[in-house]
Amino acid sequence: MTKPSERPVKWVAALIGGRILLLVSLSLLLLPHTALAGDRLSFALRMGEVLNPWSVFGVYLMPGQRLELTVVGSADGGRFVASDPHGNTRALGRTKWEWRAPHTPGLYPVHITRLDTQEVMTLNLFVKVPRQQKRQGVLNGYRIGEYPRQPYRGLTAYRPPPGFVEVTPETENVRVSPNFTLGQFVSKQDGDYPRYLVLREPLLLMLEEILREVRAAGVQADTLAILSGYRTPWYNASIGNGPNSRHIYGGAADIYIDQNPRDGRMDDVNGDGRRDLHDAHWLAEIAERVQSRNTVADLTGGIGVYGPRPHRGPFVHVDARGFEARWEFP
Ligand SMILES: [Ca+2]
Ligand SMILES: [Ca+2]
Repeated sequence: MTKPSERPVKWVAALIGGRILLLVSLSLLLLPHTALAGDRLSFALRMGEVLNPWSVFGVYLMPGQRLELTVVGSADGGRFVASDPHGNTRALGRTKWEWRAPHTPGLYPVHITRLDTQEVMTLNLFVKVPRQQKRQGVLNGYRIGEYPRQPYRGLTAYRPPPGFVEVTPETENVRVSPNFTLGQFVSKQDGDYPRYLVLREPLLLMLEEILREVRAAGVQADTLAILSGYRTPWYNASIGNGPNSRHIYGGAADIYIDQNPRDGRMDDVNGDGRRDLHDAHWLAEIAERVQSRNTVADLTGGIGVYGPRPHRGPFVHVDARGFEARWEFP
């Protein structure tokens, strides 16, 4: 599996040059141990309906879209500074900024530093390629297919996405949260770069919370293995799935723990000597606790438990669809 912790150095260096890399490295060395250990900062940033407490976080916007960034959870008067090598950020107050998405799609990192603790939050802001550039289901040679015309139950979360994040060999290793990279969510279909995907921020908040609880339960996983993250509607239909899957909206992930042994299948996480449905249940119970807390965003959604098959191990589907859904295929 990917090792996110080794990757950010490459793209930071490529994007903003060695000097800033040195500064970031130095400031990371000065971070309090608690921040390093959990990647969770002493403050959080409100961005629309999402509250991000993590040291790295991906956000996905359309060209020209504006986003307000507001520090919360720092009542002790910490001072903050935003650094933006591309100059798209303007201060609205001591702890509030506005970021305006450029018209050219791509990745535009912004760093928010808390001065007294030297904690740094890196926002990986992705400007998406508008959906209108898709022709007959194909965007820049990559097969996406068509979204349902009528949103499921008329819900906003089931409207076709307005744009797609471009994934290249350079950006697939970019972190979208401390323990996940963009490339982990690419649709498992054939096709050359550039590839395209959609990701919804609450999904990443949920996955980080689940991973935190997995570790708290004594299982030392680097990340959650993702059997299926984003699926293009074309790929989703080709594997026989229903047209309203949360996977086509970038809001779902089929997850398992694959640390010991790292063999592409769920580990024996409940320690009973077998790798079966009960290990999926162990992970699903953690997902239940995380969804019921809802502290960082509305994480209410689906949890599906899947037993092993000859070609794959057991896994758990999680999504933040906005209403509760539970199922099991033993
Ligand atoms: Ca394994
Ligand atoms: Ca087991």
